[in-house]
Amino acid sequence: MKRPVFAGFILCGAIALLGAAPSTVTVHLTAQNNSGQSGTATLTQKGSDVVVNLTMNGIPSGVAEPAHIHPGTCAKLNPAPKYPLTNATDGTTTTTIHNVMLSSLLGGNYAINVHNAKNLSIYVACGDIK
Ligand SMILES: [Cu+2]
Repeated sequence: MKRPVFAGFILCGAIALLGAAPSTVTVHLTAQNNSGQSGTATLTQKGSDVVVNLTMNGIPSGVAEPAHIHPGTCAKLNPAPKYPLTNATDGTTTTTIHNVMLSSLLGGNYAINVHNAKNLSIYVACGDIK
């Protein structure tokens, strides 16, 4: 008779999580400048931090490309990064941004972009956070 109690605890935990504002946001990064590179970022609120998991496809093996959260949109990006992310590689990289609320990143006022490793002025992928 322990199983129903245990299940109840899990259910309560799930309801508590669902009760908060969206705790995870998915951002699709599309290729820019014929890079052939695209990806998906998931941003998850963990306490007072936001954890960003960035999975990229098409980055050549052994290459690490700068990635950031910038103010603006992919269509009109502020070139000054707001939050640096761990360099993007082929696969998944993780960054923890301290003391930021996911809700403050939403609304189309920020975008995630990835830069060409050899020429930062060339953007290879971008996705609006919304
Ligand atoms: Cu950038």
